[in-house]
Amino acid sequence: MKTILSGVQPSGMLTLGNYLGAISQFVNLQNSSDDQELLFFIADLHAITVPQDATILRKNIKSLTALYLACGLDPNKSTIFVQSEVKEHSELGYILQSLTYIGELERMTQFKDKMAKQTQGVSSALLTYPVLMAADILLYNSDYVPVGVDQKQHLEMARNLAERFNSRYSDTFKIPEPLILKSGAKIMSLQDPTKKMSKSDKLDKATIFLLDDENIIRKKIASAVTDSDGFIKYDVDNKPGISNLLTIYSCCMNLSIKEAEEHFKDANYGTLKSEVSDSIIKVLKPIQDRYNEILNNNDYINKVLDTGKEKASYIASKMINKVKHKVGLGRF
Ligand code: ATP
Ligand code: LTN
Repeated sequence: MKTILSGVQPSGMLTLGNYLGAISQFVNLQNSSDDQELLFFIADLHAITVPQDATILRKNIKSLTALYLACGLDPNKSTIFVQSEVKEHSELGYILQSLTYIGELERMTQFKDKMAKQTQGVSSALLTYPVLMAADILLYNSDYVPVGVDQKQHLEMARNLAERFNSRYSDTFKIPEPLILKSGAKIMSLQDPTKKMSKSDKLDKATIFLLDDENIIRKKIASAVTDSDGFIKYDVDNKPGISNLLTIYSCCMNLSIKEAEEHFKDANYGTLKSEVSDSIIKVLKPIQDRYNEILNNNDYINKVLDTGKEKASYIASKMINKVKHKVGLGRF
């Protein structure tokens, strides 16, 4: 049986990029077979690598759980849990740090980008973030990790650490593989389509949030940066804005990029934008309706997370005991 695991940080309201690149993949994988172990968690320990307000963070943990459920994760099939509630993540993260070189962490693209954005000093947790992520993955002997393309380098780090540990202490961890979609793995900013759409973008209209209402979605798409050519073609280098809109449309409508191009071959940018908005609303509206119902049901959310915590802790504790024994930690 294969194990599939992934996580999302509760670092703000989720974006259409998070949904199309990651969460929709989680749901499709979940529904594709019954013979698999699925684990999806709320990566709260990752969120505190940059400053967070405690009250807002705790609200975001609940909201992300409700969004996972509203997007279609089914607690009868998938184990849903909060990362910090399974203490083995921190424990294995620390042990793996002893195998990690500072130089390789300093070369990580996301570290360099996020460091550049910090105004109040850079925490050492931001540097060691990929080690904790490797621990998240290796703790459960994950075979596959569905993520957006920006996480590919971190996955490579997890594979390297698994191999390093196995060769130093004998075979222990599986070598995980990333699952990255061909289309949708990198939805771009609506205001600068050469940059990734991100939760933490300062420009609100650069990002579609999962809970944006219909009017806001239409306004944001209407003001999306395009070009002055006037023809609709997928060409990321020369037409990044139009290509991003075609990608969003094709993902929301379940079409290939070719089919989306064909659909718009005689259309103008106004029609493209209006149909892209329709396609996003069609996907997000049912999620928003379910989200509002679930968010009011504290008992249900707590039950899902309690069950998830218990199941994840059981698997994680067996692995951490094995690791500590191999490393020589603890009592003789
Ligand atoms: P932040 O902006 O705070 O760094 P983020 O928006 O990148 O956050 P994460 O929690 O880091 O969100 O990402 C959760 C998942 O969503 C990851 O698998 C990530 O690769 C994916 N993802 C994030 N942004 C995009 C995007 N623009 N397109 C496709 N996938 C994305
Ligand atoms: N770093 C990821 C979130 C994350 C994750 C993981 C994803 C934390 N641990 C383990 C997959 C597997 C991000 O998207 N920023």
